[in-house]
Amino acid sequence: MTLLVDKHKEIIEYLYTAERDAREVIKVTDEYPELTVKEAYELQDGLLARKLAESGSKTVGLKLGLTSKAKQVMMGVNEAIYGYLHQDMLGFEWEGISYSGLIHPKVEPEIAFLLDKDLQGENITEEDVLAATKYVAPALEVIDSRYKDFRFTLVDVIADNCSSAKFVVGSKWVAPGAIDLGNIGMVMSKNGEVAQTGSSAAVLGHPATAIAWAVNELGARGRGLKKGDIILSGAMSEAIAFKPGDSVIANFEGLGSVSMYCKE
Ligand code: 0L1
Ligand code: MG
Repeated sequence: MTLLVDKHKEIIEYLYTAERDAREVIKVTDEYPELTVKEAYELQDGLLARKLAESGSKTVGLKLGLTSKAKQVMMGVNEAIYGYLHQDMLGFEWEGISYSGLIHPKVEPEIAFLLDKDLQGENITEEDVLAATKYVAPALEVIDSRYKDFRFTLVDVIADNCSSAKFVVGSKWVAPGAIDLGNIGMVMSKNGEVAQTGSSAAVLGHPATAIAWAVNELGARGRGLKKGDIILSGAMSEAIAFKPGDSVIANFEGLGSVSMYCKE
């Protein structure tokens, strides 16, 4: 038991310092191939607690990852993953995202859900998610795996809080019933050139279905989402890399646009 606690502490410190120092590291499972998915979520919790204790920040919601069939097939898995968003990950369109402090960031387009009701249970449906949602909004998530070359197993990426780094939410917020959320087209451009196109259907068929999955997973662990939480429902296309000086804008059918620029 003590050995297990020591091992977890060591891994948490390894991932915490990698992110703090913006330094890529070899994946955890190279050293500890026996780690399970359950332990990976425990490591994620430990890492989050370590970060929040240090920064004084707090959690503001959840993000989903590996929500597209294409990404699941690429990783040889058949389920999505989730991680926590905290306040100091929130970036603003007008402020720019600092490259320093990041390792090899990429950005991906997502639909953000803003809850006005608590959501907890083990049989939550897409309809429950929509009923608890006050607004949806266009969002960009910056992912920045702490692992060398973005190479990891399912266990590694969960422990690393699903590669989370930053996110930006656009200013147009729409009631979820006002649009067909399961079929929103998206075009993401970098420096004025189209870089990716995608659809909300790529997010487990419907972003609210993806969120229902995550809430049920949380429910099985005695947890849930709270009124006021923001949820990033999963990427609508592949992520693209960016560097200082780059600007990215994603236009979502019926939802407007969200942009970010990258500063030094
Ligand atoms: O938000 C995401 O979909 C990222 C999940 C982790 C996989 C990756 O880093 O590409
Ligand atoms: Mg994402």
